[in-house]
Amino acid sequence: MAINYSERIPNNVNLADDRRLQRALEAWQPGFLQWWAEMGPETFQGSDVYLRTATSTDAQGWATFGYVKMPDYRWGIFLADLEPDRKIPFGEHKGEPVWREVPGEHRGVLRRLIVTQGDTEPASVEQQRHLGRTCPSLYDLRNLFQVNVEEGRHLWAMVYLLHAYFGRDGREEADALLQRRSGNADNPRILGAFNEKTPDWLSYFMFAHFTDRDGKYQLASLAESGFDPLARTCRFMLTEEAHHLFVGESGVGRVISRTCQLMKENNADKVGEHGGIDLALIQKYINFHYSVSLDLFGSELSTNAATYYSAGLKGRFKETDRDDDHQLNVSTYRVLKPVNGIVIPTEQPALNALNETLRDSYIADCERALARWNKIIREAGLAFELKLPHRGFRRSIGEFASVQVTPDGQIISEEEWQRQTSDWIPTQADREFVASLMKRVTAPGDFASWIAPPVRGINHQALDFEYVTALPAN
Ligand code: BYC
Repeated sequence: MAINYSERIPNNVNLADDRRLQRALEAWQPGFLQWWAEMGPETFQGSDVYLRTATSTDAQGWATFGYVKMPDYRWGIFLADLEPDRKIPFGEHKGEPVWREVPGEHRGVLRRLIVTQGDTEPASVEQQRHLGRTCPSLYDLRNLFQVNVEEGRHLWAMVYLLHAYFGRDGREEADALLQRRSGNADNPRILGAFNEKTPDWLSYFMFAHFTDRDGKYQLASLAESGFDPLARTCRFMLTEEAHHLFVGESGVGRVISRTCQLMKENNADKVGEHGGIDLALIQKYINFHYSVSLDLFGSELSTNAATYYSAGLKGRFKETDRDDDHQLNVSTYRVLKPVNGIVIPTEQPALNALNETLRDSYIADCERALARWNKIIREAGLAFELKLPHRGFRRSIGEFASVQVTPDGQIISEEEWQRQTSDWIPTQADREFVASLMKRVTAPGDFASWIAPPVRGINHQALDFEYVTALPAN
């Protein structure tokens, strides 16, 4: 169904027919705009940004590009089309018609899943709000803002579900989503990675690559949900998510590309004095962001995850394409555990190992992207290979939280860890060096010293297109 932009809240859910819901969301809207003004991108609220806006929720619905001031972006409620005969694809209710209302016995857990998902969206906008000041180009600035407005819309997506299906406690949760703040000691965001800083653009590209990719896998699992409104909203969110992942992967790829170019031009491994970021330092950033993102999948063995699955609320990645019983009451799954100083494979009930199952899908995806980055280095004729650290490296959640694991998977003592950690993750000096490169570049077609231009522009525009105009003075 096409999106109706003539209403105060654009939507494709016939909001005008449900006056109570419409009023509730219209009452939430000023708080959202206030939050955006306070916590959205710093100093650029008056700029004109070349943004895409969805016109419908099908694959062709992305045709509209034009200049928009971010506070005027038409945030709204867009669900993928209804499949009239859809059945619950997994769990104890497998094969029954999907729920169009909240199943009463699962109300609490469902609300919690929606709140956890919703909380990450404004958190990422908060983490990235200062990045405009040091953008490496207008192209990158525009992409950052596109991601930011869409994260704002993803918040709307979850708030719609809370308002439409969870009554008063849903409204309270929707308000709380605007009150928590990334990194705030008293009222932090729910999940660890969303309280970390995103201090520079290398961190941002890593975040968009590794942390947004968790979003892809979590949303894909929720897109299988037997609670159909959640499945439909996540399906549409996934189409937006693809661009965020592109920004991350291509951003890191362009940094690698530029480093390789500088290495060859100067016949040197170290390119810092030439305005680039060493491959060894890029590796440390990978180690940091990958390990923080692995934690987002929760504990390897989780009764919460088993409950979500059995209840039909959260499935596996590509659940419907899998060839098994979709109930997992008898099958087992391989889970790595640290036992007596070594990492060993164990067989666990598959139902309890669903977080690990999803993490495995994610890791395989990260490996594929890593191979594409390594191809850039290889094609430059250089002998260096980036690696993903072991899944137990630097974990705070789950089986590996109580041990220290090297990037290649050896369990080591706390002292050994303290001695070597500066070789593995960015030190204060590394971060200061990267920060020193972050100079704002806004001349159309120009790019900062540490990043290569992209292969092509957005929506077939040239690289020197003015992707953002009416820039603030500094
Ligand atoms: N940090 O049973 P366990 C995105 C808590 S990203 C802090 O293993 P469960 C995006 C857990 O809550 C996708 N706490 O956990 C990306 C539990 O607490 P209680 C976001 C954590 O429930 C970029 C306890 O530890 N979406 O969209 O199986 C930009 C025991 O844990 C963490 C979702 O996450 C952590 N990392 O799994 C913008 C989907 N991990 O019960 C957006 C919805 C666990 O002891 N969420 N805990 O108080 C879920 O499916 C699940 O909540 C989780 C955790 C997978 C996150």
